[in-house]
Amino acid sequence: MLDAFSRAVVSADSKTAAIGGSELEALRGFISSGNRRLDAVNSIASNASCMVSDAVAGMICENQGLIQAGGNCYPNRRMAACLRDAEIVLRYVTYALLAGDASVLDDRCLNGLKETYTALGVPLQSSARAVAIMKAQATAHIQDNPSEALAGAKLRKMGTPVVEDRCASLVAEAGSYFDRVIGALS
Ligand SMILES: CCC1=C(C)/C(=C/C2=NC(=C\c3[nH]c(/C=C4\NC(=O)[C@H](C)[C@H]4CC)c(C)c3CCC(=O)O)/C(CCC(=O)O)=C2C)NC1=O
Repeated sequence: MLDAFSRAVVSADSKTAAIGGSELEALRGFISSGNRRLDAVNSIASNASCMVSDAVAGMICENQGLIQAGGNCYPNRRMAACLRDAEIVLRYVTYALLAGDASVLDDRCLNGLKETYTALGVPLQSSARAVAIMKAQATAHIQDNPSEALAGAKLRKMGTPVVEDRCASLVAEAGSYFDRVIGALS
């Protein structure tokens, strides 16, 4: 498992090189936006249970066969496994966002997941849909800009100071981790 710092070391070492200017520049950026990163992680982690239940509910609304006999969220045992899995994925995405590196997500969550799902008959497309909904939610939470139309009575703002670009690079980075999950399942 690597983070932004250990990744720079591994990559320099593989070239038998000293840590160079561009790597230091990237790490400087990582440090200087550190508080934003922590806020972004917190905005996901502290809304996780709402995000998970909403994403799985949305996935089921769009495909109600999932909760009928023969569907992979039926009976309750499978529904519970599905909610648990969505929570696991979201948790590892927050770890990756905290570390600034995808390796924890790859090694501890995604490694072998597609094979497990295929063996158990867990539908990959539906799983990817739930992850895509969580990606959209995470974008809104990192930007602290959830819409009334989509969040309704559950709308919750973190009240973090809004910077001009609404943390565009952290939004993109978090999005890349969700895309990684979707990629691993397709
Ligand atoms: C730490 C990393 C980690 C992951 C990621 C993980 C996933 C994981 N999900 C599983 C099952 C499952 N996963 C789902 C998930 C779903 N079904 C659907 O229809 C939806 C599309 C989807 C939810 C979004 C279901 C229903 C099962 C149970 C399948 C079965 O037993 O028939 C299983 C098989 C064992 C079990 O049931 O507990 C594993 C190993 N376990 C881990 O330790």
